[in-house]
Amino acid sequence: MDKNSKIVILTGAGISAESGIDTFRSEGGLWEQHKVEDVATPEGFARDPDLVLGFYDMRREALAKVEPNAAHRALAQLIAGHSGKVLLVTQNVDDLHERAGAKNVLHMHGELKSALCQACEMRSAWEGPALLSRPPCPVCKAPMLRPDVVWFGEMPYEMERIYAAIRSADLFVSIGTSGAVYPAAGFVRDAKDCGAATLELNLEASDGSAWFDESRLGKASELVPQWVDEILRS
Ligand code: BJW
Repeated sequence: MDKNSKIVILTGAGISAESGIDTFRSEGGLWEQHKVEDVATPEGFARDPDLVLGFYDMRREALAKVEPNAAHRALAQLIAGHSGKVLLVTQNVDDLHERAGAKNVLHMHGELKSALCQACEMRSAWEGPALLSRPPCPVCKAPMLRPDVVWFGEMPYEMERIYAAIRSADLFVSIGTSGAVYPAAGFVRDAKDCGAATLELNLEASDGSAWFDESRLGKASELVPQWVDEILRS
């Protein structure tokens, strides 16, 4: 890699784990505490909207109590300091990349601090009150807001921009994701097909480890600053 390399970075729940946010599939993770089909599908929401609204209100409240960690800060440094293009795509619905100073982050699975109106389909920045209390949409006033997150069976956001960046990338880096959820889990193969080098930084081997040119195993708070240092010195 040189100072003009084009880099696409994909992050997952593992990068926020050391900030105190639960991952999904680890022991004791969110999918052990809640049934995924109840809280992360449109069908679950139609069956029991209060359960789903309460689940996301709880996670938005928890987010207010945590801080970005060294991995989020290192990526923000990379974006500010690298001369080539860097696209940061996150599957995370938290705002820890932004709070660490990263600009133009693509949240492909939506954001906890955004609400989506089921009546007018507008997305609005959302700090509260709880969606469970059925507040009115800031745009059309209908009390029909849902969390602006992407559930199973729904189309993730910004796919065209992500695939365009992957097609021209020199390096694709995946950080803190199990590689269990598509389309994100397929990005490594797309990047390889388009000629990019591929690197994984994760606590343990992911479902897609075999697809990466290199896998470094360990904590994001250690691996990410080391890797960013290597790139910024190259
Ligand atoms: C650390 C660490 C530390 C811990 N340091 N590391 C059959 C085959 C293929 C696909 C499908 C299929 N059947 C159905 C599908 C599609 C489906 C899918 O993928 N299902 C799978 C279960 C198979 N996907 C969809 O429905 C998606 N939409 C879609 O496909 O639309 C059609 C389409 C077609 C063509 C192109 C494009 C689209 C939508 C998926 C929506 C996922 N939504 C969720 C919830 C979002 C809101 C919320 O946050 O509640 O997104 S589910 C959940 O999983 C969340 C996450 O973003 C996502 C990924 O999880 P992540 O981030 O990887 O977390 P974990 O917990 O799994 O892993 C954490 C990792 O970190 C672990 O490896 C740890 O070891 C590591 N770690 N501590 C470093 N300190």
